[in-house]
Amino acid sequence: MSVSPSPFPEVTMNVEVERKFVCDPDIQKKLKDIGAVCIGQRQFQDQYFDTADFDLTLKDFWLRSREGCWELKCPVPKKTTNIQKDTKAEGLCSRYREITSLPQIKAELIKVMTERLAQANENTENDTGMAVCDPWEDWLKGMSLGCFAKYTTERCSFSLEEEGEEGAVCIDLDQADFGYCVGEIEILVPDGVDIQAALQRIERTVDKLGLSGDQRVQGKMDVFLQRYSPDHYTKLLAAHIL
Ligand code: V4E
Repeated sequence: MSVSPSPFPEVTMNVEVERKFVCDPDIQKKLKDIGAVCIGQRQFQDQYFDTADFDLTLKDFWLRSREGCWELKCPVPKKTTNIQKDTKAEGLCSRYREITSLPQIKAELIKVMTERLAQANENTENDTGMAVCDPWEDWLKGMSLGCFAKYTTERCSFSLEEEGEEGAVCIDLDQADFGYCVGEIEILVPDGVDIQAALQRIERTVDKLGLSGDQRVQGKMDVFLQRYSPDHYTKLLAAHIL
């Protein structure tokens, strides 16, 4: 039986495995002490998009434009991750498949939003009531997508290489323009590769940095929505997305 080739054969996708942490005032010193190297500081603005009924985020899909570059973070079904049950890492780390090619993002959105798009085609007005941030992005309007969150982050990035380990652990210290700071330890794993080793490396880094706490740490989006879009936030909490 012949198998139809993927329409996107050249694109390799990564799964981002990440754990957030509370930044204490000594964090930069601690990072240097464990051998992490500062690889740069930059500022970027993120704009996140969804329908007026939150069709994407309520399914844990996060569409954003970062300084004009599109990215879709998609939930990784638990059954494909082969994570040992009851590890601390399982509860505190998030994992999302990242799509960065715009044609592939649109194809994924069409899959996720089939019902919504059928409705939009019936409705000639097709107005989400939300601001479409860039007048050139007609495809957003066609999919009834509007901007629901916009903020700027000042990020300081560190890289931690470990003997006998391939690739580096990335540690970002983020300060959002609405007054929230958060750190994250992140490893990119090629899609389809077991993420167990990445979870263990993240746990080791947490221990080396002496980070305490078994509580989930809020990300920038949690705090942004809690403050500026409480209805959206409440819906995401009720759906166990945040
Ligand atoms: C996946 C997700 C969101 C999208 C952005 O998430 P995040 O990685 O926190 O943002 P940022 O700026 O650090 O992006 P990066 O530069 O790492 O690509 S917003 C909310 N979520 C869901 C989510 C979740 N359920 N749990 C945790 C711990 N984080 C995010």
